Amino acid sequence: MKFDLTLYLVTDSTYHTEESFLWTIEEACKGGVTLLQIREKERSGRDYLALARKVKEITVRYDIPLIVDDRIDIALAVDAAGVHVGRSDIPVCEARRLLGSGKIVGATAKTVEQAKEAFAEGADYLGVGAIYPTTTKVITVLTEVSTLNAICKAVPIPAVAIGGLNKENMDILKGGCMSGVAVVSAIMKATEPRLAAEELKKKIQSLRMAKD
Ligand code: TZP
Ligand code: MG
Repeated sequence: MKFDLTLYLVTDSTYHTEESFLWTIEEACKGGVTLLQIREKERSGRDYLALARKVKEITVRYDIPLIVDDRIDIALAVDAAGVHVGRSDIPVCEARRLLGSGKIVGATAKTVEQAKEAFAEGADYLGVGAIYPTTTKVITVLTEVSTLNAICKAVPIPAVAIGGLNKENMDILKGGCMSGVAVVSAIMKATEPRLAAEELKKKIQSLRMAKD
């Protein structure tokens, strides 16, 4: 399945009502998000599924592929475009086996070794970070931009930078070979998420990322 990592929105509903959460997502879609991941850590399967259905309804309208964090069952239930698995989630090869070749499997990689392993197991793209400290609830360590660039060169699949990134601080990625930037707070906490997405996208494009 084709996908574009330029501006990858990873959602977080924890500081939103459902109404403001869905509104934020729709505004971000209008603003040019190219790929969207629903990421819910605290919900029951039933609640996660109900929310994922509503998110899918929005992403379909804007023709943006929906990725589900961790949960292959939810991804299958809503016929999402794919899943993203972290280092402590189900292994990439199992996700691939369960989802088949027609779906997107994204994986987290913090080292060149992990990137090679994820690629060998069938990952379609890599999420690399955290580039900066993040306020989003996640267990992660910082990843150097030099590691990100080494990862891009070591594997033939695209990589997206994540972690604390916003339009003011992403110059650090300039000239790098990642295919895009993933954000949570820079859009989910924005008062004008559409404008935030537009500005982020412009900024990312200006970094002239070479590798697609
Ligand atoms: N993985 C590494 S950092 C991160 C994830 C899910 C969170 C990024 O969130 P923010 O708000 O863009 O820093
Ligand atoms: Mg995970």
